[in-house]
Amino acid sequence: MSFSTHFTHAITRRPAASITLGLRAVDIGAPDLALMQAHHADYIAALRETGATVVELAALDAYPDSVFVEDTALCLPQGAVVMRPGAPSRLGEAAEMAPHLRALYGHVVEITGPDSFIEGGDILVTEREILVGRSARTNAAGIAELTRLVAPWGHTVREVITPPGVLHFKTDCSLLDAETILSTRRLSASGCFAGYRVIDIPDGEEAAANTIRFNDRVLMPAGFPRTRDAIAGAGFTVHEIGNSECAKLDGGMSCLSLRFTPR
Ligand code: CIR
Repeated sequence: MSFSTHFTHAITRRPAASITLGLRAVDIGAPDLALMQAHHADYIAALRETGATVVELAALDAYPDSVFVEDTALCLPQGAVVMRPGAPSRLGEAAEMAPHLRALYGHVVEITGPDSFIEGGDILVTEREILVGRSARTNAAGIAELTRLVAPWGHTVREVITPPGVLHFKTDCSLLDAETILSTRRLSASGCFAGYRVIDIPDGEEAAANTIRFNDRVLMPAGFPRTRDAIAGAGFTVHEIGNSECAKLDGGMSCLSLRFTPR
């Protein structure tokens, strides 16, 4: 079974009432908490339907963006790495996540800094390597520290570039199976996916690039029919989830969970 697409566990965190203060590149209005909670419940149900155990952590009002748990850690088969978010308002979220990982994993290590910054949204784990996009949130020191931490576990890290103006590397791409990556053309044009099969996001649907392959299905945001048809046409089982409220904060499917098989 592929460790990059099949998981027994996920961790999520309930959206906080402070979500209205969440970071966003462009202000297109405050997210509606009740609607976000409904979408979040649909998301968790979709993960559970695959047979996975989903840990639901309590909302953290002190951290408006804390629903986006992916940015706090990298979970690998051998252990977990606690990140060091580059957004100052999110730095404390990593320490909030660490004890929950320690409860499930034998090995938990941390990016310590002080000059290293790295967020999980910039990290794409495939069966053969770990791609990390340098971005406004993830710097070279953070990537170097991650590289040292995961080397003893047998993982190699390849530094790539998150397109300018794009929040995270995975804002623009997703792993669909061990060999297949869904990507925007602006990202794949850099050549960073040479050697993989790439499914292009249809022009105009770039906001659908952040999906997750989770066990037997691909979770994707609702409202992108051409992307849905492209993924389904390639043989994947697609499950659409409303994402209108997270999208106002530049969040999507991958941001909402940590996905792993603890050891
Ligand atoms: C942020 O700017 O940090 C949040 N509003 C969105 C984080 C999305 N996370 C992700 O793509 N992994």
